[in-house]
Amino acid sequence: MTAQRTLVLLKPDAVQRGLRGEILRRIEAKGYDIIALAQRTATAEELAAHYAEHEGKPFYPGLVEYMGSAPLVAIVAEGVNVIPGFRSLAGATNPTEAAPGTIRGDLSCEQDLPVIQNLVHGSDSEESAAREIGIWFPELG
Ligand code: RTP
Ligand code: MG
Repeated sequence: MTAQRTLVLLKPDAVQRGLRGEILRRIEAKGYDIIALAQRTATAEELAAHYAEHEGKPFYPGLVEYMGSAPLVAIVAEGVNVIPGFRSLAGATNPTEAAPGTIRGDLSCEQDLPVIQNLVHGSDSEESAAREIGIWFPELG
């Protein structure tokens, strides 16, 4: 088994609700290492690159607006199978369907908004992780 790296975003709702520490605690308690971390307001260019796969979908404009509306925290986490492992920690995309015990299941609920605000992003494959780490932390690429 080899260690993987994944790109995690603590989305603006996580920062605004003061959940950075709680989410980082869960990542570290699981046994993953935080190897890079930066808080900033995402640029339109970063979000267009990060969410290129979703361009044209009905939720895309709302997604980019939400993600650029306030500061987020970009993180690179490392560990064996951290890519699927973090997505297990995060839970299902829709917080209503996310299991209790997961970040989204425990800490968020569905809102009456044009886009689902669900606290975190995690890369979904090795290819996505490499691409996304290159967007947010080009010095690690
Ligand atoms: P993520 O990329 O954030 O880790 O989440 P994911 O893989 O579970 O979800 P994905 O399908 O990649 O969608 C990216 C993000 O877009 C928002 N979304 N809203 N119908 C909707 O309102 C809707 N669908 C997706 C969510 O914030 C989702 O995490
Ligand atoms: Mg995704």
